[in-house]
Amino acid sequence: MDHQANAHGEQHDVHLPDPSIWPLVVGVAALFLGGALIYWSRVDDQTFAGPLLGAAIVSTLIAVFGWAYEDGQMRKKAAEGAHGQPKPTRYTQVVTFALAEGKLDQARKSGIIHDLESSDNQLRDLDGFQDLRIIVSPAATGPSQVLVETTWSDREGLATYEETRQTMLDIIAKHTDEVVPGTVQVFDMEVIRDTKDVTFRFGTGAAFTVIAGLMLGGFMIGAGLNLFASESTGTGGGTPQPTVPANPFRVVATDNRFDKKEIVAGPNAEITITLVNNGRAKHNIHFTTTKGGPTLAPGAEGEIIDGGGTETKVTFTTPGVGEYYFLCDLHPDQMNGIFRVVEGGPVGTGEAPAGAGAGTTPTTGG
Ligand SMILES: [Cu+2]
Repeated sequence: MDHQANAHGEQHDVHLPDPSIWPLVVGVAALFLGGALIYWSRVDDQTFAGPLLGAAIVSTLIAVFGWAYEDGQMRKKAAEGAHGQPKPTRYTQVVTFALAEGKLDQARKSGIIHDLESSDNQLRDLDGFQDLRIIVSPAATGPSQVLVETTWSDREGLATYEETRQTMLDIIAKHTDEVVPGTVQVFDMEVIRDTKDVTFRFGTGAAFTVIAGLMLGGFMIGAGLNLFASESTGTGGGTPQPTVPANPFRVVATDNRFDKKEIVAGPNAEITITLVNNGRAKHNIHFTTTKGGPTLAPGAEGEIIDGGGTETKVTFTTPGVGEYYFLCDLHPDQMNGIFRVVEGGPVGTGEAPAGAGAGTTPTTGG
């Protein structure tokens, strides 16, 4: 729908996209989302995976909607332009001069162009200063044309600058050996139309604050999801019981993680742990005295089972109170946890929530 500016002088119907940070934000958010997804799928410890993923999704949505919103604003602005909406006026001072033949390199390194560039820092602290542009058209032979443009948000800024500061003209006057005599021209101009969006509706700082805030919100939502997930996993229905999990002995394996980082049981009692393999890879559950230590008790080494919802039962007698270890023999680095034997801990099969499927005979595994 973009029309090129035509020769009629009226350019109100032109919809030129302004420079925008949103494509960049979308890109970064997509990268972040990809990273979070990889983290979520790969990393054993899921504590931060949910929050990270939540934040990534929220930031991606923000980026996409932000871009769409800004584009909408641009269209609206283009439409308003057609109705002659007054725009803030800006002022530009243009100084042109010709550099003597062969002086361009010198002017750039230490001469007039170098000095003009350095003046940028002094200009920045002046009220109303917006930008400085130096444009050179280098010529192989003959003089090179130079154009210096300073832009101001109001006439006062330009006037103050001309009265109080070393102006471009002063700088040029110091380099008479480089400037071709009689070529200096100065124009104080008013900007009629500019695609540069000076009255930026929404400061970049404010935008980033909002984005950061919303990402934090996403992080919190993700944390909540994690909490919910850990509460509801393995219950097989029924109401969540935050303090006592409905089935402490049911462990669900996926690729490659266990849903529990810790299994708690009472001492000196026969227990049956059910391992459900909901992954695609083969897994098992094996209780040992310590990381790398021997099997905790006879029968405490579960068989390796295929994925796809298969189950196996591991029955053994718990030792005395203490802290032990469990792992998957195929993925010991990713799938492991603490087996904690505490006084008064749960015992039995833990086969199903109370009332459902009670009395299932445990079968000895391994
Ligand atoms: Cu495994």
